[in-house]
Amino acid sequence: MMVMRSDRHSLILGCVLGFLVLLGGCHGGSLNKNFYRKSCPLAEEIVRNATWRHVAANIALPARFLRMHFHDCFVRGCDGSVLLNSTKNNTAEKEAIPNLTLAGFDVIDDIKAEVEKKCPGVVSCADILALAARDSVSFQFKRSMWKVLTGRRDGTVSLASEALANIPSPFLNFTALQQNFANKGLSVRDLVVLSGAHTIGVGHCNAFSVRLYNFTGKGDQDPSLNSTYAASLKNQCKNLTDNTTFVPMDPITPLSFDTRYFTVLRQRRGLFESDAALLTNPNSASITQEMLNSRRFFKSFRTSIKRMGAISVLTGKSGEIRKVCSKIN
Ligand code: HEM
Ligand SMILES: *[C@@H]1O[C@H](CO)[C@@H](O)[C@H](O)[C@H]1NC(C)=O
Ligand SMILES: *[C@@H]1O[C@H](CO)[C@@H](O)[C@H](O)[C@H]1NC(C)=O
Ligand SMILES: *[C@@H]1O[C@H](CO)[C@@H](O)[C@H](O)[C@H]1NC(C)=O
Ligand SMILES: *[C@@H]1O[C@H](CO)[C@@H](O)[C@H](O)[C@H]1NC(C)=O
Ligand SMILES: *[C@@H]1O[C@H](CO)[C@@H](O)[C@H](O)[C@H]1NC(C)=O
Ligand SMILES: *[C@@H]1O[C@H](CO)[C@@H](O)[C@H](O)[C@H]1NC(C)=O
Ligand SMILES: *[C@@H]1O[C@H](CO)[C@@H](O)[C@H](O)[C@H]1NC(C)=O
Ligand SMILES: *[C@@H]1O[C@H](CO)[C@@H](O)[C@H](O)[C@H]1NC(C)=O
Ligand SMILES: CC(=O)N[C@H]1CO[C@H](CO)[C@@H](O)[C@@H]1O
Repeated sequence: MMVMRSDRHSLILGCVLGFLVLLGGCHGGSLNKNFYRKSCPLAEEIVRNATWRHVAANIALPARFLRMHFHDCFVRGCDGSVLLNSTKNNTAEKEAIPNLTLAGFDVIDDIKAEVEKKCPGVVSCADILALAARDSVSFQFKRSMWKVLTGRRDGTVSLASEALANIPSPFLNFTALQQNFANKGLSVRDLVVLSGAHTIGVGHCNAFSVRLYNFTGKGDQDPSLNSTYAASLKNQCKNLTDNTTFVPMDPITPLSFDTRYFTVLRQRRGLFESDAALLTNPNSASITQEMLNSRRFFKSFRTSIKRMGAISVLTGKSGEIRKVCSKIN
């Protein structure tokens, strides 16, 4: 008991010092639970209803929104910058190569419009995206799968070059992935747990077909890839440059948010080199095993996505509350 209490005190002290030094605060910058309680009490309910209505009509949306939230947070923090359109003099994040297959922007604009009708100029696009990612994934469970703190504000800058520099490529090895996540204050555990998002959604052939056809430049196959699975992938992806065909990342339950990503990963059926890389480090490999347990995965995902959702957020008087998510005010 004494140990626990003193640990908690030093944690609080650390937070206070951190707050003074960084003007940041603890656990999620200065995000709050139900930030819009007074200013727009129905905000979260409007977002959830609208998101569920859209997901009921388009089952691909949960994967889209979850990935979009990740891309938003890894470039300039979770500030809605991924949602901005390019302008005459600026090429936005949306246009960057890793974003080529992002989609669902129109749906976010639509959800924002519904929120604006009730509370104009109050709810940020960054918060709407964080909520929509949670709510879309939660649709299959008919309950919220994780808490989303709110109070993010919207950024005014979106640069394609920054997306290229910050979003991890599917060709990275373990060391590079670890570094990429560490740059955002995320741990190896966060890396493994959040990669579990690949339990839903698809990957285009060109993001992995080098593993099938030319792994070391000698027309060979990646030896770490399950050869039965490789044969079935080759049936779908006929050449190295095919960027139109796509396959599910979790071939067992592609639409279900569950632990199957880890099941297939451990059968050497992870789709990308970045997935397979999680088995190349003893610590991360052991976390992939732990994540086979659903309760542990859901619990860990709650923790890690909260950490991701707090990366370099704009709060207080920084940034703005956009009127339309695809353009600055
Ligand atoms: C660890 C580093 C990661 C890499 C290298 C990576 C890479 C990729 C790639 C290449 C795709 C396929 C895009 C396509 O070809 O259409 C993809 C899809 C996806 N990623 Fe990741 N990703 C990573 C981490 C994450 C994280 C942290 C999340 C969310 C928490 C996430 C969520 C998704 C989702 C949901 C999809 C499916 C999108 C869809 O079907 O529309 N990824 N990722
Ligand atoms: C959201 O949907 C529920 C269930 O259909 C409904 O009772 C509620 O009034 C809706 N809330 C808003 C803000 O539209
Ligand atoms: C782009 O040009 C507009 C005016 O045409 C200007 O207001 C804006 O600041 C410019 N943006 C950037 C990123 O240079
Ligand atoms: C991982 O990739 C980096 C960057 O491409 C490279 O420098 C490094 O040697 C690789 N590490 C291993 C263990 O292959
Ligand atoms: C395979 O990679 C090697 C080395 O990078 C390259 O010379 C060759 O053209 C590639 N093969 C194909 C089919 O692209
Ligand atoms: C590669 O495959 C795609 C899809 O099947 C096809 O459209 C494209 O022409 C092929 N490219 C080459 C170089 O064979
Ligand atoms: C696919 O590749 C073709 C040929 O390289 C290119 O013109 C096209 O823009 C690419 N499409 C996508 C969606 O990346
Ligand atoms: C390859 O995948 C199959 C399932 O398709 C699995 O039964 C087998 O154990 C896997 N092989 C390896 C080496 O993991
Ligand atoms: C942003 O681009 C999308 C797709 O091109 C378009 O539908 C939307 O109207 C644009 N938003 C604004 C504010 O122009
Ligand atoms: C979804 C989306 O905005 N995709 C864009 C990605 O970038 C290309 C140009 O490089 C655009 O044509 C797409 O519209």
